[in-house]
Parts: sequence; C-alpha cells; structure tokens
Amino acid sequence: MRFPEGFTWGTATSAYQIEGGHDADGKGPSIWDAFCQVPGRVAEGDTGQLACDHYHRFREDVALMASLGLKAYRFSISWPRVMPTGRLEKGSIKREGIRFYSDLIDALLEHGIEPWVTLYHWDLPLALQTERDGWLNPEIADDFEAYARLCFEEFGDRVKHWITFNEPWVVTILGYGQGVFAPGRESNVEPYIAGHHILRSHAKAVQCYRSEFEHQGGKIGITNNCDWREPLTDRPEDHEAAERALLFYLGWFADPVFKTGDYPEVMRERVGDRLPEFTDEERRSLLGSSDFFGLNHYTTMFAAGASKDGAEQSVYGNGGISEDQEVDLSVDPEWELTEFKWAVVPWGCRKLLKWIADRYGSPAIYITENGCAMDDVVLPDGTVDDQDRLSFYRGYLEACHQAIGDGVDLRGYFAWSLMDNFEWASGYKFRFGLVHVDRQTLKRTPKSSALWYSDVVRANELQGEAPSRCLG
Ligand code: GBH
Repeated sequence: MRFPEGFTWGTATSAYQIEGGHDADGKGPSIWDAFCQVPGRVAEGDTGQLACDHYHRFREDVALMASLGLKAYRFSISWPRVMPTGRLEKGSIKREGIRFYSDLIDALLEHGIEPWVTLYHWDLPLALQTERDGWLNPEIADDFEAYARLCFEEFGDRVKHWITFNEPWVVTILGYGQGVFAPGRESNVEPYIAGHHILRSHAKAVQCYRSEFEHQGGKIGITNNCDWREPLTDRPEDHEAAERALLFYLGWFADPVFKTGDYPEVMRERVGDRLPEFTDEERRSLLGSSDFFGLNHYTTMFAAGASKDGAEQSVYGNGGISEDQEVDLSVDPEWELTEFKWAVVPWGCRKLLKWIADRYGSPAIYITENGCAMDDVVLPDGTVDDQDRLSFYRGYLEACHQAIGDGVDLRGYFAWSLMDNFEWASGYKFRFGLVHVDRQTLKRTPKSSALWYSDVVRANELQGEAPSRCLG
C-alpha cells in the first residue's frame, strides 16, 4: 500500500482522555470533570482525574511516538487549563497551562513530529456551562474566539495545523439530544441551537486566524464525524433514506462550511423553526472557512425509510434525532463487530470518502480519527497481540488506498488512538489504543498493531529510497 508522497501519518488523542492533572497548576474544572461526578453517568464511576497522567509523562509519550517513527500527532488543548473560567477577564490566563502545551509542542518538534492541534474536544470550562448555558448561548462565539486567539498567539509560531472543533455532531446529539455525554441534556431543540453556535464560533475563530495570524502560514479547519449509510435495498425510498441520513449527520455541519453557507434543504424542511437561521454575514463567513476536510470515521449502517412506528419508538436514534430524519438503521448480522459493537466495514469508508469528494468538490481530506475498541488480552509478559485491531487497520487503510485510486484527495490518516485512554461515558473498559496502558502502573507497551502501523509509516516515508518495499 504505497500512499502518495507527503501523506500525513499520525495518531490522535484528546486532552481529557489522556492528561489527568485535572486540577494541577490552577486548571479550572470542565463539564467532563463535573459530569464524571454525577453518579451513574460514567461506567464504573471512572473519571479522567488521572487518565494516562500524560500531563506529567508527556516526554515519555513523545519519545514513544518517535520510537514508532510517527510523523504527526493530533492532540487537543484543554480550554480550562489555559483559561480556567473560559472567559478573558482579569487574571484569567494560566501561564502554567500554557507552558505545558508549549513544552509538549517543543518536544514533538525536537523529535520531528508535527503537532496538529484541536481547540475543542468536548471539555468546556465548567463556568461557561453553569453561568452562561454553554453552547446554547450565542455569546459563546466571542469567548471561543478569545480562547482561540490566545492559542494562536502562544503556539502559532510552531503549530501549523489547527482544528477548531472535534465532532460537533457528538457534542450536540450526545451532549444536548440524548444526554449521554456532558452536559447531559435531553432535548430535540437544543442540539440544533448548540450546533448553530458551534458553527458560528468556528467561523469566528477562522476569521480571527486568517485576519490576524496569516503571517504564521498555517492551515485551519474543522473535523466532523460521519459513519457511512448504505441503502438497505434498491428501493428508491431506501436510497433517499441513506442520503437523508448522511445529510442529517454530516451535511448539517459540512454544507455550511464547504457547500452553501447554510444547512441542507432537507433539514430546513423537516426541522422547521427548531433549526436556527444564519445572517447573510454569517453565511459568508462560514462558506470556505476550512482549509481541509477533517473526517472521523468509525463504522457503517444500513439505512431504510422509516416505518412510522420505528420513528416513534426511538426518538433519539443513533444517527441523530430520528423523528426528524425518519431513517431506520440496522447492521448486517454477518458483519464483524468491535468491542463497542460498531461494525467493521472497510468498504463503507471508501464509499464515504467518495461521497464527500462528490458532494463537496474534492476537498483535501484528512482522516483525523479511525480505529476500534477490541477485546485485548494482556499476555503474562505484559504485551498485547491484538491481531483483530491490526486487521481492522489493514482493512481501513486498504479502503483509503482504494479511495485515493478513485480520485479522492485524501492527504492524511490519524489512528485513534495513540494509547488506551478514558473512553468518555464508557470509562476505561474499552480500549482504542495502539499502545497498551496498564491501569495500575500506567506503564506503556506498544501492541502488535502499533508495531505494524509503525512499519507501514516507515516504509511509506522511505518510499523514495526503497521503492520496492511492499506493504499491507
Ligand atoms: C470519537 O467519536 C471521539 O472523537 C473520541 O474522543 C472517542 O474516543 C472515539 O470516538 C471512540 O469512541 O453505535 O453503531 O451507531 C466517535 C463518534 C459517533 C462514532 C457514533 C460511532 C455510532 C456508531 N462516533 N457512531 S453506532
């Protein structure tokens, strides 16, 4: 599997999932610190208080990445670590928090690893939630802009790839629709409001970057998540259902940025006045506000036109708000499932990449997350021979390779995740890491999949010198 020269190979993590140090050096609490304290919200009462203690062990982690030959690393900045109240006010900037990220970035660059920085991977400063209603408040766009500006000022001399938001769909549907993620709200109105202000905040941060930090010469974009939706049958209503499901999933956040400056028409029709309106100026600032198309992709489901009963049974289905989309989702019982019960369907990845290229005019796409939770067995010597994860990666990388052959402009791939970490509401039981982290000792050990991935990356990096090397 020879990938184009210059292809970006990396792994990804997020702050709350690995850092720990939840109150170290003056860090403020986030909505995830609070959510974890609510009994029953996170499996086994797990929290991210310690996580992988990356806050104290980052040098070891960077050295590990370097030893695996990794060339890029996507991580997120914890907003309340650098701005404990979330707002720019007197004394509200924490130099210690800034120093942590600055040291991390320097360590990466010393090892020839390119930092890709996400500004928001779900850990909103708690005060913005309790005092100001979080993403429901239109004014949050100003707070996000101020926070983004601080990051550009402090790190932009060294960081050349920025991602404003990780997965608005998860923030809105799981956080404000189903209530299974922080802040734990359940509604069929709030997801659309929160999504609206996330998009406005994204546009403001990008405008700030492009107007004030152009001299830094970096790229900025947004990462959305989308699972593929395959029509269940050849019936036209199933084809329409699959398309509609993709528009409610990805089109919701991608059309405003990459296509029209506004939401898909089908959402307007079905969501009606629960879907907020952008001003003309907002539409203008949204359209074209991403230098690349960030995509997190994990799985595939069949879509069928919903029977009325189905829609009523499941008000907040796992594809969004199902009463609005009227799509019935299912999986093929033959498909292999990961530990998370997500189906392993590499061809869905290939089809999704093509769908994005066709709908959005062949943007430069980066897969900023792809990976799986598997039932790892730790051997007596502490190693993990995770052949099922390895074949997951082989399958999905093959699909990416084929997509490039189909003409898709795929520029990079980040495995989720560098190491086993705090898997949100599922706690530590589910492990997505290439590197095993022992929960007692926090010792890091690369799994078989990590060594394989490392080989793929190295051989691709060597392509010029050793053209005969063949992988896969
Ligand atoms: C990512 O989101 C997150 O960015 C990351 O922090 C997290 O650790 C990682 O996932 C693993 O959970 O139930 O079959 O309908 C993933 C977004 C949205 C992907 C829901 C799977 C549901 C599949 N996910 N989707 S299914």
